[in-house]
Amino acid sequence: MKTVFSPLHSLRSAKTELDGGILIEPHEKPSRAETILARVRSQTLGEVIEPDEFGLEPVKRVHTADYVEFLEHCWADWVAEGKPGEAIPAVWCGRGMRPRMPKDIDGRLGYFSFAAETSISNGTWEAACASANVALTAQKLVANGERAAFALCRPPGHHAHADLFGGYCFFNNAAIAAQAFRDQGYERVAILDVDFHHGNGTQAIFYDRSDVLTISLHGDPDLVFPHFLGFEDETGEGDGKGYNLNVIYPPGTPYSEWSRGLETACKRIADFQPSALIIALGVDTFEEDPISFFKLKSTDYVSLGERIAQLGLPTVFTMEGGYDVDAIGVNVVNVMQGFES
Ligand code: SP5
Ligand code: ZN
Repeated sequence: MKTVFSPLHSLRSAKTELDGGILIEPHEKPSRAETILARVRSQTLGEVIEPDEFGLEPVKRVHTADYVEFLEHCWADWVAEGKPGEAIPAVWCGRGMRPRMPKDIDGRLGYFSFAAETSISNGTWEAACASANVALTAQKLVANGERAAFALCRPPGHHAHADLFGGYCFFNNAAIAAQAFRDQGYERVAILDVDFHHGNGTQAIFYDRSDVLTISLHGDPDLVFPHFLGFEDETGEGDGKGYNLNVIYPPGTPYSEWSRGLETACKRIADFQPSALIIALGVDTFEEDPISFFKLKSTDYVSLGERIAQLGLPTVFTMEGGYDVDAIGVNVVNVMQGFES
């Protein structure tokens, strides 16, 4: 299959991630994408193409105009205030306070985020736009008849809500691609999120809709990020009731257990009869991942790809998490090779 990749991803190169009370080098760093790209090439997975430019219209089908505007100007506004470091939110609208957008940049950082580990840095906007274009280009390839395409997105997207950044995510690339399918007349779209973390943004964006089925398999939010969404009793609301599925697992989960949830997910997707499928692909489920607690092995990713292929659907893979850079290329390309086998 073809891979869509933009060198502009490297403009997202934050120096800081707030972790354990100190600022560390971010886990979500440029070498992740470069390592995946190198493996795509060395395994001759298929042609690598650069994205087309889609502008902000398809982004704003998912994200609010005030959020997009905030992201575009955040870095300049921050620098104009004379701040010495990267832009990190430090105040939120806590329970009982008023959810209105403040003028001040510190206030707006809190208003448009749900987590503080993700610093906004110079170039973040440009890279986030390029990442959305990568997803939209892969979507277009599939809409034009390719069986599947790999959107090598960076920064990732699945934690981003309509108007919130966090979890290393700014634009929800998978949601933007799903909405593009809908806007092109695809009646039902399924999004299966296999990243270690709950796809909270994707769930929230489609929570009251029955036209986009959202499923996420992830670590128990009682124990891990994002903590405040992703429990199994969240099944959708209004028209969306029954169109969200969460499967949660405890620490130490191996593929033999994880794949039971995958089976449940695949059956639900088959029942839904979508005309397209998006896989939000994180490989932070890997046994050596530095911030996660599942025990998937590199060969398990081949099995995952094979199972997804059995659904027989036009499929877009969007890259999400995965922080063991030494193994990320092998693990990601294993999914694609399993899919194509
Ligand atoms: C896209 C994606 O995978 N985002 C994940 C965001 C996780 N952010 C919180 C990370 C907390 C890391 N804590 C490290 C503890 C190491 N023992
Ligand atoms: Zn993740």
